[in-house]
Amino acid sequence: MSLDIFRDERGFLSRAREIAEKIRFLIDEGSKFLVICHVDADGLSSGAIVSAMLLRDNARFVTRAVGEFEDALKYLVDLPAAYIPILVDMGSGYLNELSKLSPSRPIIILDHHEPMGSAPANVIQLNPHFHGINGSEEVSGAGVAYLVAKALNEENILLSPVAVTGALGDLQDRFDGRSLHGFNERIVEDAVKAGLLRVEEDLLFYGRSSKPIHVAMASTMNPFIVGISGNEANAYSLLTEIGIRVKDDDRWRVLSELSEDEKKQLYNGILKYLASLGLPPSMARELVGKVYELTMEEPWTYLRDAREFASLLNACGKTGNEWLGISIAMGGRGALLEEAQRVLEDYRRRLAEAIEYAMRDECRQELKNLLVIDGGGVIDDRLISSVASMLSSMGLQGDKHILVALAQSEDSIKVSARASRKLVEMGLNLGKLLAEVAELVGGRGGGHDVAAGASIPKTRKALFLLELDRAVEEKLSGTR
Ligand SMILES: [Mn+2]
Repeated sequence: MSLDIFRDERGFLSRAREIAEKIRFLIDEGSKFLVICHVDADGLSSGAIVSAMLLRDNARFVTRAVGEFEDALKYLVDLPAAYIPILVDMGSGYLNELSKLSPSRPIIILDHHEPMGSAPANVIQLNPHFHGINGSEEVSGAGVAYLVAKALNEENILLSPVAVTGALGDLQDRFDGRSLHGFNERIVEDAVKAGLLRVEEDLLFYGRSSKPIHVAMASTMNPFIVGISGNEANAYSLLTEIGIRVKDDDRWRVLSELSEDEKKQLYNGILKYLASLGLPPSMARELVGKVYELTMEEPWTYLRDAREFASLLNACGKTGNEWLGISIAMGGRGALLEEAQRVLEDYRRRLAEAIEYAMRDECRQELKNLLVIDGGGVIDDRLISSVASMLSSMGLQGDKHILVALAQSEDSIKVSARASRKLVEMGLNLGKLLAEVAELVGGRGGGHDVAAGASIPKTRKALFLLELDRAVEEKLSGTR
C-alpha cells in the first residue's frame, strides 16, 4: 500500500481510542495479556507504559522484552489460548510473519516502525505511518503506547514523561535546537501541563542542575564526546584548562549556575577540544538545545534528565537487565533504582572504552559510500549499535557517507548502520537497504530510514560491504 497519504492526526487519535476500547473489552472479558517489547530505551519505555496501563486497570499480564522479532515469534507460537499478545515498538515490520500464526486470536500492535507486508485480519494495529505521520521522526513506540494508555484511562497522563523518554531514546530530537517536534510536541505538552516536565534551553549535559559540572559532562552520552563521556578525570582537567571555576568555596558548582559568559567559554573550549581530535565542529551544535527535566524525580538521580533516563533504560536493555528498566519506567524506585544506576555507571564505562577503541585508525576503512568501523572481536556485539549511534552523533562519517559498525559475535557478524538526514532526503532508506543486502548474503536486517541493523554470516563480511556500497551508489546515483 502507498503510505503517501495526507497527515491525519485526528484519524490517528481516533484509532488509538478504538484500540483502547478493544483492550477495555478484552480486560472486561477476563483475557490475560502478553506484552512484548523491544530491548532498547524506547522499547522498554513502551513495554512499561502498556504494563502500567494494564496494572492500573487490574488486568492480568506478563511482559517480555526481546532483542529481535524472531524471539517474539517464539513466544507467540507457544502462547496459551487465554493470552492476547500486545506487541509494542515492534511488529509492523513483520506483518507477513504474523500471518503465519493462528488467525483466531487478535494480535495488538502499537508500533512506529514502517509497516512492511500486509496485515492479516486478526491484527489490530496502531501506527502513525497509516495516518501520514512520520513514525521515525515525530512519535516513538512509547508515544504510540502512551496514546492508547491515555485513551483507556485519563490518569495515564502520569506516563507522559516515559513517552518523552522513549522518543529521546530513539533520538527523535535530532532536529533544530535538539528538540522533539511534530506529534511528540503534543506529548511534551501533556507532561508539562501535568506538572511532570520542564523544558528549558541550555547546554545538554546530563544533570545540569544537580551534578558537579565535570560529572555532568562525563555523564553525557548523547552527544558522546570521546575522551570526556564516561571519564570524569578528563572532564575535570578540560574544565580547569578552559578556566571554569568548579567550586564555590567547598561546594561543587552546577551547570545551571554558570553565567552566560561562562557557558560560552565552556562551549568554545569544547569546540577547541573537538577540533584538536579532528572532529567536525557541527557536533557542538548537538550540545545545545532543549533540556527535558522530569520535575518529580529526585534531583540527584539519573532520572531527572529525560535523556539520562533514556540512557539508563538503554543500559538496562543492553546488559540483560530489561526487567529492571521496565520496573523503573513503571515507577519502581528505591533499591531498584540503586541497582539500575550501578548498571548505567558500568555500561557507561564499558561503552567509553569501546568508543575509544573504535576511534583507532586500524578499525577504520573507507569505501565510496561507507565509512566502516570494524570492532572485530574486541567490541562486544551487544554494544555495537550504541557505538554506531555515538560515532554518528559525533559526525564521524560526515554528510555523504553511511556509518557501518561491525562486531563479531559467536556465530555471526552484527552490523549497525547510520545515515545522515541529508542522505535520507535524497531518497535513501537504510532499513530497507540493509534488509535487502543482508538477505542477499544469507543474513537478516531492517530498521528505520536513518538507523538500521543486520546480522550476517561470519564469512560474508567483505561481500556484504561491497554489495551495500553498490546498493547505496545505485540508490543515490540518480540524485547527485
Ligand atoms: Mn522505537
